[in-house]
Amino acid sequence: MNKQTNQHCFVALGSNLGDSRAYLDKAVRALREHPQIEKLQVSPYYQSKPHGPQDQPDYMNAAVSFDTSLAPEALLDELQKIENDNQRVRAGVIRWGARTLDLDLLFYADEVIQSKRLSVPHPRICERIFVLLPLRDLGAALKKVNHNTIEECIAALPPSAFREIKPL
Ligand code: A4P
Ligand code: MG
Repeated sequence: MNKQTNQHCFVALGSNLGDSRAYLDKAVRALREHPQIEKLQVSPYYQSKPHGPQDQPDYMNAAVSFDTSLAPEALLDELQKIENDNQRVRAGVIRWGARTLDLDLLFYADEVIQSKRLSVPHPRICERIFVLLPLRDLGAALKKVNHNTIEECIAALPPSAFREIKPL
């Protein structure tokens, strides 16, 4: 594929340490201002109960969509740079533990990528309400992850999942 062509991407944003709204706002701004990112759209922000270890604060979550000429790993580099610029501490922290800012690449066009650094589509989309609702807000209801659409993943969630999230 010609990597100069713009590709439509979706990225999840999460934060549960410090001023989460400010961290999400800063991440959105950094992406919007990137010279190789265009047509950025932002979902509403949500408050959600933590998945994984429960002894951590609630999360603020959102998603963005945009077109980019960055190749997948170059985009991951940019996402990790934005995390690092926002006090993200990585070394030695527990998996799925609290963080100032987490940026996950959910979809890179319709590409399926399994490399040392990237799994795309992100492997946990279909079970995470805090990713599914923002994706639907961005018009991705019919996008497929494995064999299910985002809408089908939402329909398959247990009722309890909807009690763990609220729009802000
Ligand atoms: N990596 C592989 N694929 C990707 C991808 N599609 N996007 C690699 C981003 N990175 C990807 O990530 C670890 C490595 O994953 C990277 O070096 C990259 O090469 P990380 O951000 O350093 O670590 P992490 O975020 O702690 O790990 P992981 O497994 O991505 O965690 P998750 O799945 O992001 O879970 N509960 C609520 N309510 N809301 C949340 O946002 N987030 C998590 C974190 C847990 N519970 C949550 C939330
Ligand atoms: Mg991550």
